Amino acid sequence: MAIAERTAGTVSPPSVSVRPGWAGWLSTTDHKRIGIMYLVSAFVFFLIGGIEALLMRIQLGVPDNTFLTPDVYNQMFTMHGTTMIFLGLMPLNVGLGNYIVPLMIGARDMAFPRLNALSIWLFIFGGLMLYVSFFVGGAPNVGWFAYAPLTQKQFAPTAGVDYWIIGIGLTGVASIAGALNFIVTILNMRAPGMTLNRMPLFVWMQLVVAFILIFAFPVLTVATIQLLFDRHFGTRFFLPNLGGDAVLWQHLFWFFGHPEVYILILPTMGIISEVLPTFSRKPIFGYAFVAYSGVAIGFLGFLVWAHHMFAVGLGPLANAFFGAASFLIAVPTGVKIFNWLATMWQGSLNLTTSMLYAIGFISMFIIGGISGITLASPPINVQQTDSYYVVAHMHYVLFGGAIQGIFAGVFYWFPKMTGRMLNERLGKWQFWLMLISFNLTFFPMHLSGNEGMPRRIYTYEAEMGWNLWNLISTIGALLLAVAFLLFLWNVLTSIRRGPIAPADPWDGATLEWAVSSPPPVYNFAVTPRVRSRRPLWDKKYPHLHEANGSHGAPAGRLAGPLDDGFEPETSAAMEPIHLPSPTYAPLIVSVGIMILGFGIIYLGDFGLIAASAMLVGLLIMATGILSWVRISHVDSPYQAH
Ligand code: HEM
Ligand SMILES: [Cu+2]
Repeated sequence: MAIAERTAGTVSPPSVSVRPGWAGWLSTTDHKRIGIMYLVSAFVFFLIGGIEALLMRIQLGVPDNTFLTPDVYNQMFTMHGTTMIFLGLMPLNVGLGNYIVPLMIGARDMAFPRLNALSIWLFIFGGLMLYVSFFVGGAPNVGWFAYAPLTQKQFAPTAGVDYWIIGIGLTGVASIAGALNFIVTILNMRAPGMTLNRMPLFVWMQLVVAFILIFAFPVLTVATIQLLFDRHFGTRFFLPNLGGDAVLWQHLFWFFGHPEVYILILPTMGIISEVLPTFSRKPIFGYAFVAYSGVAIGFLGFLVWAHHMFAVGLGPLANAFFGAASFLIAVPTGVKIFNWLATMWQGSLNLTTSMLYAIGFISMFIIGGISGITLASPPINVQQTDSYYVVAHMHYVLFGGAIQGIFAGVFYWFPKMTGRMLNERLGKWQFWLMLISFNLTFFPMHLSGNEGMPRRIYTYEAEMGWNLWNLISTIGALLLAVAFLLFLWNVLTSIRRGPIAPADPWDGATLEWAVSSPPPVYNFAVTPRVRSRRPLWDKKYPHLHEANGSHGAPAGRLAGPLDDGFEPETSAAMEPIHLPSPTYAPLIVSVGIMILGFGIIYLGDFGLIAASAMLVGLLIMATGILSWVRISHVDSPYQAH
């Protein structure tokens, strides 16, 4: 097991913790490495999803185009939506959370480092399985929402839908395990003095998202398993002609699907709640309101799913309820927006790339929020549903909001993660190019949508009057691709030649800036002691601490000793640092589960062969679990000392 022996003021590196080269990555249990693996793999998937989007935009650029066949177009929009949501945005958020949350709360790792490794492998294999479908007869082509009964065997005969079910299933298990890990980590492993009321807002939002995830995702998992049974084993859950119910699928899907959009956006709201105060050189305005409005959004998010179903005909009462509940969500969202604006108000703004992206987030998210409000009104919605207006809406929130929020976070934390600074000039070019081309791409969709252009059509006739808007959108999309290439170039060059990053390049307030860039494996030599919401500002500017008071603490506890625990002062009470050993067990378990998944897909059609594959998968999984149990036993801190 890995132990770092420490003498006063110095820490010797843990003896066995990091294996060199690839082995180090394949066997890692370090939350920082796992975070980077999430970020890199999610970005690769994101680029693939972007290429799919470009192909669609090229097809739609001019009327009556034949660049893509209708079937390939259907595969493209299904894989694009699925990829962006499950393999792009979600894991980008998880990656940032994985890297930053333990550092922000003063912990040495996540609560369950091996479970964390299992999550990343299941995610990667789930994503790969989805993409295998392209090579075995065609990708899923039924939309990322996979409406019944289109998904039944007679309408979707290829294995595409089955790959979708298993691929999403694997990433789902990864997400649920990850969410439990975040919850336990955040609730149990905060540094002494960091009450919930002093927790950074990014950590708050990650906590809320983890709870949303464990309530929302299992619903999708169960629904997709029902679908798998419908397709292969003779059940009829979603088959209306055989006594099933196609609308049931919509309820189950959107009961997951709407909370899912908050799973995508809330972490990025957390990011900009860190970025805005740092670059406004002011504490966040209304900390408690920003935190608790996030909780409120999380709750309300479970009460609005049928706003995706206004056109189904659920009746006036249901429509009125779901419409009103959707309007209600605008309240906590508006609270956040006003608090962000008030944070910048009279601040001394430092317009770094990260800050520009945070401001870009607020402005574009407002536009997406407003189109959301119009869509939440049932009479308006029946006009606009399934039109390009919806495509405009969702991209203003998902791209204008979430993706810009991710960029705010990446430009903010890249120096921490890599030890190198990104090129700010290139970053600003990227920001402006992206903002302009994003609006070129998606703003015209409001107009074409209101002029009646339906979503999910692979082409349209020249007389429809949508030509100009579509051409502009396609040009915008091509320019967007250039902005992403700029980013890629920036990362690839900066990682090798960028200026060396200091520990605290932005004059930050939270604990991750207290350690070197990149941080040592064990994060903190001495667990810091926290006395306010801004531990690092307290340390750097003690007079401000006095002036501001120690936020979130009862007045009586203010006058504690000024020992903030950043420097190791004596060697007396120091114990060796305990870190989890590297292990291949989570990787082996995931390989087993993936093979099991392949078996399940073909069980209906190739009984015996598929069953043997499942058996092999189970055996590999069992081997992995055995070595997992063994290493957990050896690695237990109670065994060692
Ligand atoms: C590179 C920029 C992007 C472009 C040009 C683009 C373009 C498109 C197009 C043309 C469609 C298909 C519309 C249809 O025929 O129904 C679409 C759908 C969609 N996009 Fe994007 N998109 C981009 C980025 C994103 C991002 C970042 C996300 C989310 C994180 C996203 C999420 C979705 C979703 C969920 C759908 C619906 C898919 C479906 O209806 O099955 N897109 N996008
Ligand atoms: Cu919704």
